[in-house]
Amino acid sequence: MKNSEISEIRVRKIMDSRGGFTVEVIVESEDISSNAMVANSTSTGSHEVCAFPNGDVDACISNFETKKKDFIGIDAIEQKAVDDTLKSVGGEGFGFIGGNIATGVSIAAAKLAAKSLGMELYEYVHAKFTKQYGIRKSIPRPLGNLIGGGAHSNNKMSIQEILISADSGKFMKNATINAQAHKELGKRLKSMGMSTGVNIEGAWNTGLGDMENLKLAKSVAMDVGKETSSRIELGADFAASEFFKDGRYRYSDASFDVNGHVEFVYGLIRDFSLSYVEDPMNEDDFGGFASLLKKSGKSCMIVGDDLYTTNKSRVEEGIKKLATNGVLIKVNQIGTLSDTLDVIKVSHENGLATIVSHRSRETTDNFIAHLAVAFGSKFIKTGIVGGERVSKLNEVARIEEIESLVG
Ligand code: 2PG
Ligand code: MG
Repeated sequence: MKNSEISEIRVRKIMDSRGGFTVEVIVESEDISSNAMVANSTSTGSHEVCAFPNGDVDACISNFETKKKDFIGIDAIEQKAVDDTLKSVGGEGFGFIGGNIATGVSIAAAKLAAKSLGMELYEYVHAKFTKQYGIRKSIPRPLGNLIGGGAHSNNKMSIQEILISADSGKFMKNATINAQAHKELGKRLKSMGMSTGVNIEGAWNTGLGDMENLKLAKSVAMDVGKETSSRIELGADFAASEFFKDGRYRYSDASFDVNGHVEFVYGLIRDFSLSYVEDPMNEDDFGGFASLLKKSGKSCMIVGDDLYTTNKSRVEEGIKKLATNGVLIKVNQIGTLSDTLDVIKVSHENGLATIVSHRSRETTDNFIAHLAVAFGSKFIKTGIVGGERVSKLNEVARIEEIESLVG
């Protein structure tokens, strides 16, 4: 066993996958060191902690420097002590050091602890935290972004993401079937004389509207599913807060009031056999989510992202109001691993599925692969192509190999 007492923390400014700035945090003990790189977002929920207040990465790094000494001497195995210190020095909502530095310190500390024990991060997080909640490690299914719209793209599709997930039983096979569908759609767009540009997550930026894109995705999913003898499920992240203005959901060619939008989304679930729907309603409309869930029943996973922002009290409100049957998990929406674990616990206790997710402006860090396994998550939502997305897919595949050897 190696020493896991924190002797130094360094924060470096690095680039995200869109050329913006974010941070890498390096945590050291006398014997070992670990690092964590933290992603940025584009369609940010109003209830998230702020990644970098005023967008000022340098100010957050200097502010953290003034508080660094408070962490020296803490044993990284004491995750709660690390995270409580982050909260006490970080300012209200991490307004002083920024949510991304908090997340980086929290995750790098967990990585240091795992390394000191000679464990993989997923094994450590499971053994130390989630096993006691009755959660079993599991290999998630890859959920990937096929066609992009909304705030992630510059086109007339209002839905932010049309998602696919192959269901063949093996992780790498699923990831490669998703990639095959992505490629097939590219070929079709080319033969239709359409744009073959991609958006910030590598999803196709087709120039078509919401309905045409859904039809195209359905046809590709059916055809590639047949070719590969596997089922490819369809989903959508509406990120609906982005196009909810003055009480109406405003698409490029239609607009709906709240009840009308519940009916519209329900119609899409039925017509396109959507098995996954994320943020179909505005981020504060627990009632709208609940109406949709009541209608769709078990046929579809209704998931809160901006609705919950990985915040335990918001998830508890969702549970009380029967708003969703799934919770999206992004550590940097809340800033610490401990607070994320509280969300995992309450979700699991109440039978809500969890989905560990990337952000739109990623890094090559693969810690979400480990968290998805340790949290027993049904899906890992991390795109289909692009190095920063594939780094997570390859890591889940590696974990799957280790786990099959373990038996
Ligand atoms: C989302 C994410 C990832 P962002 O809305 O689910 O796709 O996007 O990081 O921009 O919030
Ligand atoms: Mg989302």
